[in-house]
Amino acid sequence: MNTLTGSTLWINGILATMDPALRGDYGLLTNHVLITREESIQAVIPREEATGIPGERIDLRGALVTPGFIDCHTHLVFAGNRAAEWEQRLRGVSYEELAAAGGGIQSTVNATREADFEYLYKLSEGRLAAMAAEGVTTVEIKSGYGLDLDNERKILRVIRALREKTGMDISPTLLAAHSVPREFSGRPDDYIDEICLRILPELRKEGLFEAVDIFCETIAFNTEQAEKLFKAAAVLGIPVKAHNEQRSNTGGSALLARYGGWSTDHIEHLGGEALQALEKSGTVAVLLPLAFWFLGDTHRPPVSLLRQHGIPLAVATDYNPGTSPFLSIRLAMNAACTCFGLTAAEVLAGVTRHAARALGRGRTHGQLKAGYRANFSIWAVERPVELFYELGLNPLLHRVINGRISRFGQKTDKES
Ligand code: DI6
Ligand code: FE
Repeated sequence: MNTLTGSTLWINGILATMDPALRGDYGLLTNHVLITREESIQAVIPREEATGIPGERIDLRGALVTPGFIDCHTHLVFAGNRAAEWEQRLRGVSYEELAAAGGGIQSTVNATREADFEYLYKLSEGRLAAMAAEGVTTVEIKSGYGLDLDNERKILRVIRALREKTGMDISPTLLAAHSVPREFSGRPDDYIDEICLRILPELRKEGLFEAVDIFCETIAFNTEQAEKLFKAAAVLGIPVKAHNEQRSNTGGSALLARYGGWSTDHIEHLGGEALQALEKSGTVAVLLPLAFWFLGDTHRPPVSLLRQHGIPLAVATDYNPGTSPFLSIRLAMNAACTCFGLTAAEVLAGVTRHAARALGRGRTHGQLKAGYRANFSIWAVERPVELFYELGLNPLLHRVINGRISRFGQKTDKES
């Protein structure tokens, strides 16, 4: 029996495979056919070898195909907004000053605690739809605006419902260590204990998250507190990641590397001393240029050093109400070039292959390659750089998830 029976052949596309084994930028292939079967990519083969292979043929008419974009750092589930705080920041009040006055993350925590499940779900579903419209097929979503057992659970259950109902591939992260909640004001160590002894194990029992995150910063938690959390996660076999060196050089990245972290995120103020440790641990550096931009930051991450050490660079939106109210992965890609000096090929790897690795999905997502998940986006452009060169118009034609052309919220039949 022909093993390719039941396959779909996607013909006449330009394939930006992002396969590092292929030469040239983007692993670009023309005159090749992408073959999928059920939810997987079965093969990528030269056109002439595909003649005679049975299966449905879908003519892409010269469109560009990329792996589905992966936004590997978002805080998508929250209520309220912080537009009024932004007005204050525009008048010169700093992010840290707002936080010290009870605003910042705490104000979003207040609004999110008041919101019920249904309301949070509705808000979040709309946001996810906006991401999907730009070719995103995988999203990491953090909790972190609940800061107590019940509210962190509520947020993570919203994330689980989004995963079940929208068809989006979602990686949920526990970020209970986002900020010290008002009940623990002045007692950050006690709150870390509450997370390690209660919140983490309880919510783990429900299988509500894949990884654990912490905001390691002067206005949040120090490295000793982070280490305590990493140890608690390690005992349960849960991968860790962290918001590190966003506003100051805390040493969080070097610590995280010792615990084999999936990703170290932000790292504008990363010092050279952490680089070897990161290189050794294989931790991905997640760059978040929209938070840098919206905060009016000027201190850039050490991109040249990261390159020299061969540390994989990912790019994400950091979508959140305080420092990055932007649901656009394409804008983040543009800003990674304009603010941080990444090349176009680095940026595309940053939202595909490297972002997959940052979510522990490096062997299954982020490349157009045999054995990988058939998640890809089809675009009305000729060159990959056009995906983030001109914004305001959206060149997305189709998203394919698990081998099927998918409209957000409903999976439809394949169509040409
Ligand atoms: N760093 C960020 O950029 C966001 N969280 C974090 O740890 C900001 C979250 C917020 O201001 O609501
Ligand atoms: Fe963040």
